[in-house]
Amino acid sequence: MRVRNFFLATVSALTTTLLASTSWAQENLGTLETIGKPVDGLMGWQPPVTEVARDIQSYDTFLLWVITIISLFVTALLLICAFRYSAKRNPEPATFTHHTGIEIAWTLIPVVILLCLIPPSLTLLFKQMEIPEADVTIKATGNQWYWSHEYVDHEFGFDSFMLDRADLEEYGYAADEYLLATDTAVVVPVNKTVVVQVTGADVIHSWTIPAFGVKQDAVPGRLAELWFKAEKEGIYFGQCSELCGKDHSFMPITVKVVSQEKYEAWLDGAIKEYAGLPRSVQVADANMNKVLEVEASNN
Ligand SMILES: [Cu+2]
Repeated sequence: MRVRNFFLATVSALTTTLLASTSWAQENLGTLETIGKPVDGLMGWQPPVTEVARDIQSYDTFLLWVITIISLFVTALLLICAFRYSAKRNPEPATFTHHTGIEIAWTLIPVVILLCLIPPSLTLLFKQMEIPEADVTIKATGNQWYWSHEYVDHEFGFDSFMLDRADLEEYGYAADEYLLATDTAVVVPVNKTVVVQVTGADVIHSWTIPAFGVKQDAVPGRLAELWFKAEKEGIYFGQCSELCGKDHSFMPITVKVVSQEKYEAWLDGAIKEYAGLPRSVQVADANMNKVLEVEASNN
C-alpha cells in the first residue's frame, strides 16, 4: 500500500511540474531573434518581412511625399498672401469675387492627385484581400481578454494568455517584452502561405502583426480571413487592435516563424500536447452556429 501511495505521489508531482513549466512544444524551437516589436525611442514602422508589409510601407512613404509637397505649397501660399496683401502693403484690396480659371484649377488638380493615388492603393488592397491557397490554416478567436488559436487541419488549439512580468524569463522573453509576449505563441513555417481565419467569441477584437502588414477585425458570428508569407525566421508581436473592454491592452499576439523542419517537429509535439480544442473555441463555434441559424431562419 505504502509503495503504491509513493508511486501515485511521484506521478502526481511529476505531472504538476510538467504542467507548471513552459510547454514542451514551445521550448524546442531554439533561440529566435525578436524582429517585430516596438522599440523605445524609434519612429516609423517595424521591419517588414512580407511583400504586403513592404508594399504598405512604400505606399506610406509615397503618400508622405505627396502630402508634404501639398502642405509646403499651401503654407507658401498663405505666407505670400499674408505678406504681400497685408493691410499695410495693400491698403486698397481688390473687389472681385470670382476667377473661373483658378476655380477650375483648384478643383481639377486635387481630383487628378486623388485619381493618381487610387491605382497603387487598390492594387495593394487586392493583394491583401485576395486570399491565396494556404499551406497552413489557423483560426484565431478573440475572447475577453485573450486569443485562442486553432490549427484547423490538425484539430488542436490552444489559448494564448499574456505573460506576467515574473514569467517572461522562464518563457525566454526579455523584460521589455512585457505586454507583448504570450505563454503559447502561434508557430508557423518560414516562406509558407499562412491563412488566418479571424473571429470573435464575445465582442469585436482585432488580430494584427505589424511586421506582416496584416490586421483583421474579429467579429462574433463572422469568419474573416487574412494571409501572410513571412520571409524571415524570428519572433513577432502584435496586440489586439479593437477596443474590447477593460483588459484590451492585455491580450497580445506572439508569432514565432521557424524553419519547416522545426515547424514539423513542433507540430508533432503540439498535436500530442494540445489534443482537442480549448473550451473557448468550442464556445465561439457554438455562438457562430447560433448566428448562422438565425440568419438562415430569417432568409
Ligand atoms: Cu481588444
